Amino acid sequence: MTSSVHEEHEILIVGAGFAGLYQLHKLRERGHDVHVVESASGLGGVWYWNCYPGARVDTWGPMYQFSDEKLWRDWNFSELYPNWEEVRKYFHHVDEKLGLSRDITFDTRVTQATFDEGTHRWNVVAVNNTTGEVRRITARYLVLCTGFGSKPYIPDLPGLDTFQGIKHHTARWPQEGIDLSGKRLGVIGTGASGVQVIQEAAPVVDHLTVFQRTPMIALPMRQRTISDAENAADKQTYPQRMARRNGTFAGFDYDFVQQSALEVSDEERTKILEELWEIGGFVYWLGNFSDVFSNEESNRYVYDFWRDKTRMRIKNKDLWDVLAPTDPPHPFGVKRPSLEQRYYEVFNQDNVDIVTLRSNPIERVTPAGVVTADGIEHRLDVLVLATGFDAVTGGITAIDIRNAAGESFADSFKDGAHTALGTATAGFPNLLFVYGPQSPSAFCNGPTCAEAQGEWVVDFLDYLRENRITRIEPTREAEKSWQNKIDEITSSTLFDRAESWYMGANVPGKKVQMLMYPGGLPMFLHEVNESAANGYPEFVKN
Ligand code: NA7
Repeated sequence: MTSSVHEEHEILIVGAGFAGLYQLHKLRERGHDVHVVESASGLGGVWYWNCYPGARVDTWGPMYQFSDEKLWRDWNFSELYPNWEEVRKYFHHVDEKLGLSRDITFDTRVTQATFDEGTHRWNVVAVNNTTGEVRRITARYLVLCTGFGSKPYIPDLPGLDTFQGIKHHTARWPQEGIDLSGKRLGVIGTGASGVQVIQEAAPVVDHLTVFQRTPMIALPMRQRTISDAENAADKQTYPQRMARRNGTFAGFDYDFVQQSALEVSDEERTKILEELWEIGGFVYWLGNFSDVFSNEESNRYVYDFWRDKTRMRIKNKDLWDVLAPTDPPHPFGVKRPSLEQRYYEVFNQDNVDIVTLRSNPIERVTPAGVVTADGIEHRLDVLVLATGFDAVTGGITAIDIRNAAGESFADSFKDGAHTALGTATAGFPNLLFVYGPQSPSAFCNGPTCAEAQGEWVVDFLDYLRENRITRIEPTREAEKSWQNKIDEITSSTLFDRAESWYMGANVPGKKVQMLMYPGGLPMFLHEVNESAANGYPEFVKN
């Protein structure tokens, strides 16, 4: 029989990534009784789980950090875009500075939470992954910091379980790693994770088969190492660049060009695109013309420039339409681009094949490999499922959350996520999210959103304590108003023109809806700060 532990806290946080750690640190500083439960064995959230070959951050390191000077002053990333191992080391550094781990229960998954209307508290069940030990925790507030990529999505491919080789989803890669050298590797999926595995594995494997459904619009990363001297000099710019993050659409230290792509001459447009291209990274995406996500013609200019640059790197012209099609598979940037270092050159290698699944779908997986509709069996030693996540909502709905009437949170999200201010859901009192549905989340640099939305949540929890409020619940009207705002902004964009995880469209049966707040971080902060200034009118308080 497994043992059972009982604990009581004022605030229970689920998840020890950027969002959860910021909550823990700030709430503790302000004297709250707070604890974190994390299913991984270490800190970092996605940076614990995503340890597949090539996993690295698509945001430049200086801005992929907490803004607190005591944390960045003596921390150096050795590459402009750090790999997962270095990001993990960063989290250890943060832990050493702030002593966070002492208030975190690792290796433990929150499986259930039930609200008690008598006490205005959550009764939470958390289970140790290896020992099965059950922790029963009561907490006034439950703050879910489960991120947007904590529940892997694995497609229902016939025969998948029969595969006799090594098979892993990218986000469940074995911590000890896998030696891919000399192996016949198959990768299903060409999203951010697929691109990273493919370019990392191609030089070492015996043979690589890439199973591509939609071509990725991958942008040059322009990776480089950074010396300690360069880091030291660069730090002079950190305070001003960190301060800028909350004022930009996506929480970076740069923003869109404040012009339409149509307002400038052809020469000027090409010159600007060339400059953005040379800087590299997401600048070509989130630093592009201001109407790139709203005007089809502008968007097409940006796509065509990308296509022509990319084709120059692919020797086999038969692959041009496969990897960088003449017409865009969807508007540029409304599905998340990936950063790449040598992705397109991979397809110049003799030992690499690409299978285009739209014309030649996977029929089944066999013990020896993958059979496509053309009858070919692609024989494999290792099969990588780079197939993404039940993004944004999956980490939350995976927990059996119930209100006092026994209603399930997952059921309440069946017809779509609904929140007030991207922070809480009607029917589920004392439950808050950071970096969750209908907040800037995946449209924003992670550390920036964790701090910006996180600070608002911390202030809210302070306010509730000061005012001796023990129960809060957002109103349905506030949810409707938030939904209307999201719908209005989305309808002026091209985001609904792609079957992306931003729209919940990557998981069969999931409601198709904009899962993020699409107005940009400054507009989001304006909304939530106005609510705070007015005493949080979106919530009923008892
Ligand atoms: P993504 O971006 O959701 O990519 C998943 C990939 O898997 C994508 O290319 C999908 O094709 C493909 N996919 C999904 N289901 C299938 C099936 N059934 N058959 C074939 N191919 C399939 O996940 P990532 O892990 O790469 O990235 C997620 C985020 O994590 C990323 O944006 C970063 O923020 C970090 P599709 O494009 O849907 O046709």
